[in-house]
Amino acid sequence: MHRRVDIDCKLKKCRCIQKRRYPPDIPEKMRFLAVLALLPILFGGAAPDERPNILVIMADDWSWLHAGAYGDQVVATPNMDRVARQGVVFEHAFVSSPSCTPSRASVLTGQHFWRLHGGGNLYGPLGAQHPTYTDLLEAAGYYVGFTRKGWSPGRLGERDRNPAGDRYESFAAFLEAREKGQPFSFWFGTFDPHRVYELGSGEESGIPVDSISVPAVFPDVPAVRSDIADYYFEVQRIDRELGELLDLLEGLGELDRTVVVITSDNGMPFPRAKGNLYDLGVRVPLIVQLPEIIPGGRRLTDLVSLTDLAPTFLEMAGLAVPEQMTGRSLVASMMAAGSGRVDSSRVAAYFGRERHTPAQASPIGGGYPMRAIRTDDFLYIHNFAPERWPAGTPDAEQAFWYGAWYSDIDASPTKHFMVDSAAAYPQRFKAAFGKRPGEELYDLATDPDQMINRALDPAYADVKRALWNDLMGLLQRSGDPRAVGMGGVFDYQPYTGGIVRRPKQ
Ligand SMILES: [Ca+2]
Repeated sequence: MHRRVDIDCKLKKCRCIQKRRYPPDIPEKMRFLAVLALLPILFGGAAPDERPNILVIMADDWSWLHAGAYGDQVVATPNMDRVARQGVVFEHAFVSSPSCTPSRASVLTGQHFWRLHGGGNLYGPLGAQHPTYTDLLEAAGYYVGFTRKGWSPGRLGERDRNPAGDRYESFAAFLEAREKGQPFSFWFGTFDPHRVYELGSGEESGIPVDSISVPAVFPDVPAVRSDIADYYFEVQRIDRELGELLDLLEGLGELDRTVVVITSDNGMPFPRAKGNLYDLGVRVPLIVQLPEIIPGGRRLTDLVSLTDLAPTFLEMAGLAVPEQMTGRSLVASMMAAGSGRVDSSRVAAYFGRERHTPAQASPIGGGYPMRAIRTDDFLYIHNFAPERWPAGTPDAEQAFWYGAWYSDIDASPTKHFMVDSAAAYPQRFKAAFGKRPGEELYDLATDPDQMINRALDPAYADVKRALWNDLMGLLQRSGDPRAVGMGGVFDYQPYTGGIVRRPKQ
C-alpha cells in the first residue's frame, strides 16, 4: 500500500437535498430567460454537432493570486492572461474542499463534497450513485476523456473508470481518436504546481525572487521566497502547456467552438494554504472563454463555487441538470453584459474539509472537520472538533498513523523553516501549525490576510450569528452529515494513501 503511494508521489499524482434556491429579482430573471431562449441557437440544441466543446485545464494546488490576470507582477502567464482578456475572469471562485479528491469529486458531480460522504475525504471513493457531468455529456453524444490527473487520488471502487472519463496519453491523442465533428469534453489534469519541486528551479530559471510578493502568513525570508519561486516555475509550465493546447485547437479550427476553463483543485501547497479554508487554500483562479459567444474582457466579482461548473457544462450542451447537483449554472453570469457583480444572488460561497491525511493523535483516525461561509466582507469558519490538530499532530510517536508529523502540510522548505524558526515567528507558526478555537471570524476589510480572529469580539456578535445561521441552514438543507451529528461517515472511512513524515535530520 505504501509502496504504491510512494510511486504516486514520485509521479506527482498527489499524496496526498434540497437544491439551494434564491429568489431572483425580476430584471435578473428576465435576463436569465432571455439567455435561455438563446441557448438553442448559441449551443446547438437541434443540431448536436453545433454544441460547444469543453476543455477544462485543472491545475493541482494553485492559488488565485498567482497569475498575471489576477495581478501577480512576477509569475509570467502570457497565455492565461490572453484567455483572460478574451474571456471572463471570476475574481471570487472557491473550491468546495481544499484537498485533491473531494475537490475534484465536487467539480465532476456538481455537488458539495459533504454530500459525497466517503468521497469527501482524500482517497475516498466516489459512489456510482452520484451523476457526473462527464457521464451525462457522454450519454448525450460527447466524446469524453482526460489526461494525467483526473479524479484522483483514490481507488475506483464501484466505478469502472475514472470519473473524469477515459484516460488518454495526451490531448492530441484524444482528439485523434475522436470522430470528426463530434463535440468533446476533455479534462487536462496537469500535476503542476503540486509538489515535489526541484529546489532552486525558480530562481535558476530567472524568476526575480526579490520581487515576489510574499503572503503575510509566511515569514519573508530567502528560503520562503525561493520556495514560492519554485512554485511559480511550475505555474509557468502550466501556462506554456496551455499555449500548446490552444495552438492545437486553433490548428484544427476548433478554438472558436471550445469553452476553455482554467482553474485549480485547491490552493498553493504551503502552510495555512492548501488544506485550509482561508483564501490561500480555497480561492482559485477561474478563467473562461468561448470566443464570439461569451462576451470577453470582463471580470466578475460574483462569489461562485467550482460545483457550479457541472451544471454550466450541462446547460451549454442543452441538457437538464440533475436534482442532486447543488451547483448553479454560470451561463447567465457569463452571458451577462458588464463586469462586477452581475448576479445579485451570488453573495456567499460555502466550503469545508474533512480528512485530508489521517494526521491526528491516536486514537482519532478522522480528519479536521470544518465548514465555512465566505462573503465579500467576512470569512466565518466553524471548527467542529477544535481539540484536534488542523495541520496534524506534531507528535509522530503518538500519531494515529505512526510517523505522521504535521501531516496535513506537504513537506517543503517553507514548512521546515517555519517549524525550525517557530520562536522567531510565533504568531505565524501558531496560525499555521497550532490548534484553533471552535469559531473563527475574519473581517476582510481590515484583515485581508485572515489572521485576526474576531469570533469573540462583542462588536461582531450580530455578524457572527447571521453567518452561522446562513452556514448551518445551507449545510442542513443540503444534507451535510457533519451538521446533524453524523460526522462518523467521514471519520471512519478506510484510507489507502500515505502520510507526511518528519524529514530525516
Ligand atoms: Ca490538489
